[in-house]
Amino acid sequence: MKNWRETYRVLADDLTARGLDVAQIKASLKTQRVETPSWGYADSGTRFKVFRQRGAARTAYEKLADAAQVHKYTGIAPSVALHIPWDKVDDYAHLMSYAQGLGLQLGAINPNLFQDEEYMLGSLCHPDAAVRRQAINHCLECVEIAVTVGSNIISLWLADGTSSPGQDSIRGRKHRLLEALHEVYAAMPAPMCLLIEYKFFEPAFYHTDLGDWGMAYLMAEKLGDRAQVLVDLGHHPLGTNIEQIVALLIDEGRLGGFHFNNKKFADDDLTVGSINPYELFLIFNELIDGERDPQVTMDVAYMIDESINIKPKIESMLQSVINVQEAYAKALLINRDKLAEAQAAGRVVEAEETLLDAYRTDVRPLLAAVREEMGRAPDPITAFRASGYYEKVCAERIPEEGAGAGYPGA
Ligand code: RM4
Ligand code: MN
Ligand code: MN
Repeated sequence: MKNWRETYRVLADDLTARGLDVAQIKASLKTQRVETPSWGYADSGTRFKVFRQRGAARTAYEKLADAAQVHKYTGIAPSVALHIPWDKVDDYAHLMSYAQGLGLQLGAINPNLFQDEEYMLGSLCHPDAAVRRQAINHCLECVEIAVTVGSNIISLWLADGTSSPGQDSIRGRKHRLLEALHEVYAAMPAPMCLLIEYKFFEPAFYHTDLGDWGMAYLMAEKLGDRAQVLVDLGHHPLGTNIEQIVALLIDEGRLGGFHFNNKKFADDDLTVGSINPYELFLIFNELIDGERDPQVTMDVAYMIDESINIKPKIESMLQSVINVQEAYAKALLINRDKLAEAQAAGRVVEAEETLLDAYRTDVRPLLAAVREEMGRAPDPITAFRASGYYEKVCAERIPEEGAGAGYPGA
């Protein structure tokens, strides 16, 4: 990155020669937004062990302070998703003004429907109406929190399912789910949206009540326009073509948001773009295709959902935001006229090469230029390291005793 200015000048000329509008590409990059998750700043682990990270945030306030660092160095991460009750505080209005003081907003509110003792057989789909009531009330509490903190998103991931054939009625559970979601949806004031996240397994291992995008889509269709589907990149069987799901949801006006991460095997929650950056690029190709289509209305929340156990939290979140930014930048370099011509003429190699021309371009100097124009450091990770923030929080934050396993409360 030393001589990035020189490299940028060469790259800008090259992009112009390729028929691309560099000023427009930079303008798009400046408006990109990625929400980071509060839980990504706190200790987490596998179900085997939580290794305490030095300096990891312990409270909702510390998580926000760390998220502010990610925004400070990238300029594109001004909002933070909350998970309730992991981020439970007495005064949410106070938390919101603290966030605002840091230059942040509070983003999606994530209800937790998987950690109460009562949820062994499910939450919104539980056979017992009293447990369903508890789960619905928790969602209603999250709607109230969202109103208080000025958030327009309830991001619902349902852990419900069964782990043995015959354990419960699959259709019965579908009916219970729909009834519960209707009540939650009715309590949400416009323009608040319900994002419905699906996942094909875990913690249930026989069937999951919202197992794939079709099931989430079905619920969204039945609820109304403000119910949309959330695609978590780690929630599909290996080999699934996620970009196709994205394209279909865009086309049906039901793509509500993303949980960015990456997987090698299952729901690994690894750094987005670390295992399969080409897939991420192809997803952004579909997103840009949708954005440019006047027939399509899109309002997508781009959020990170990772559980990074080994890397230091803030650096790793910077890396994630940068990886998303690079994928978007590369997808912006696709010559879409050329692609459309090649597709129409059936020139398959040319079509693919058009994608690869963009994908193979090193966009780091372009992003350095964009950051500088936004008044940020050209290289976020190096600048963060030089700031001394990490050493400061390591000295201040003494980890709590007794490291457990899994997510907080597990
Ligand atoms: C789930 C899902 C949710 C996340 C929890 C912790 O697998 O991805 O979005 O909140 O994990
Ligand atoms: Mn998720
Ligand atoms: Mn997940």
